[in-house]
Amino acid sequence: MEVLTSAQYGFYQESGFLVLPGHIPEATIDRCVCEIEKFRLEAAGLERSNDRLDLEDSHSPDKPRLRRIKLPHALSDVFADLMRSDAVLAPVRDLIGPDLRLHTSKLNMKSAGYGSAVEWHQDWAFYPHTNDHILAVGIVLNDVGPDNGPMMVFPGTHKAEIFDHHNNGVFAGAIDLQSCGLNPDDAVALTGPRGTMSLHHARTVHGSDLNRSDTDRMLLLYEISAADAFPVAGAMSKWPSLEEYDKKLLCGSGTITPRLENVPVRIPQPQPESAGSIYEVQANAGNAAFAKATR
Ligand SMILES: O=C(O)CCC(=O)C(=O)O
Repeated sequence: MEVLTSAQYGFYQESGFLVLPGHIPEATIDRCVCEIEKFRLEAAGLERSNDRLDLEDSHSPDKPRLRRIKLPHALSDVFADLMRSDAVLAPVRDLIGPDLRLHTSKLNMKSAGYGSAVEWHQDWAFYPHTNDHILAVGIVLNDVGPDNGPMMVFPGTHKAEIFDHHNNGVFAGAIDLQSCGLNPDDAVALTGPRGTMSLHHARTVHGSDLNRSDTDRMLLLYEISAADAFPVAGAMSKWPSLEEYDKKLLCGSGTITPRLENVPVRIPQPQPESAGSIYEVQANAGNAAFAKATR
């Protein structure tokens, strides 16, 4: 182990998540928050979401509302450097091994007063791979308490089946808790001071409520896989070529021999008409667990 204790390793294996309070240094978080201002300005000129920025449904160019910065590591060195730092990668190496590849990155803004909810889901439903040594690193850029839309997880669900994320025969990226036999009271909120880093297994059920508070909740996510996990055909993962795939290596080496494991898979197809972000995909979900913003 590079940085985690065996108790932390055991907790992750058992529960499917781990929280490292205040793990990322203040100065790094300050740089991230500063960088975000550029994207807020860019959002102000936009009519609609594009391949860089995802906008709240209530956005207008004169009342800009940025919901997500897409692939922040590709748009800014601040987010690329943090992604490649040992602060991020050492705990991931401890959990899923030395050879790591970026799956994707995003920064969910969840702004004070109206930031969108994310319905309950397993990331694995979006991108099944040949093995499930895949996790999401979440770094909170503000203090997160129970009221500003913390991410919530269902402990142990990484060992469960892959739940049904379809609605009316189309992939909707969200589950219905009741029909999956999950009780909302069992969900654990991942709260903590700014700089807190969480790690959750790709199969762990998670979601987050709308932000009704007066405090922002910005969550930077790096989704990372073992380098020998290859996406299954039909997954929402880009696989343009081996060369491009290997450009996403974060440490260690790539391989052309995927590790094949007996993992439950349900292909996220057919896709909804608009699938540019999880928010668009989940617009097709049936019973929403969380309210929509009214402000
Ligand atoms: O922002 C959140 O609280 C949840 C994010 C998430 O699960 C996702 O974007 O896949």
